[in-house]
Amino acid sequence: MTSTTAPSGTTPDHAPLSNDRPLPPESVEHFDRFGWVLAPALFSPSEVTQISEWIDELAARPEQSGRHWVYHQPSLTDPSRSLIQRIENFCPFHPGLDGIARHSRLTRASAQLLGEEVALFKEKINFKEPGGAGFDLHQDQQAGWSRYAPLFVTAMICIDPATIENGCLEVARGLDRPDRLIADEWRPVNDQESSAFTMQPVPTEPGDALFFDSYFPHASKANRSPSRRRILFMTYNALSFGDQRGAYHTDKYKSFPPDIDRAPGDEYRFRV
Ligand SMILES: O=C(O)CCC(=O)C(=O)O
Ligand SMILES: [Fe+2]
Repeated sequence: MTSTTAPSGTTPDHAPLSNDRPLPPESVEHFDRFGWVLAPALFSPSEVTQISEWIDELAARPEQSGRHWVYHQPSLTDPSRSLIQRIENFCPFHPGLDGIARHSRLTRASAQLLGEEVALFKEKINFKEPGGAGFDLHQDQQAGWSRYAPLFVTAMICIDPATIENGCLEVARGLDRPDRLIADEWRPVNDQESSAFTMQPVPTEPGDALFFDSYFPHASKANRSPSRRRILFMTYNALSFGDQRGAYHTDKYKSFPPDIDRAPGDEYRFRV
């Protein structure tokens, strides 16, 4: 398979509920009530194989200024090793992944959840290689997103089995859908702010999707297992708030550029 084949989003071996409405009504109700919903096997095994190949091909490309954004991190188990932590801003440079992000059942499912057509806000692959760090408890909206839109939906697509051992996503339980920040912007949610709910790991299989809104508290642990845990995160806003992708990436480039564009000695801190 080649990266020039744009997926239709409706390959024959997959039977979504319908092309326009991939999520059943009870999933939309679950999302409305709790702020998240799991969509098991939204992508077929052959689609996941294709996406996995595309991700590996992207990760093997040379890092160049002006192309997709690659961020590294030292391994927690062997700090002399540098791992790819994540790749962002790849849609303009990869037609296959762009098709998944912008012309697939993800956009249609997100439109169901937001109640109108959506625009892609940002796209990211978190690699979480063995030795990759976890993510402190946060709401995505805390990362300054309110300047672009009041609400987003993120579609998480599991590419490798995500397990308790390799740091699968953890979701807040015992909480109705929050519609506001429960903590200040730019810092993790603390114990006091999270005392009303508990965190529960949600192991997922390749092809599973999990949709959550930008006020939904989530976290994940470090990967201290031998298996990698690649997950795609595609984030959308309602089209009535406009196409904010360009503005977001212009701003983010100034405060948190990809590693290739960092001046030696400059310090950049990942906050949430
Ligand atoms: O990859 C994960 O486990 C969670 C990532 C996340 O929440 C984020 O990047 O905002
Ligand atoms: Fe997040």
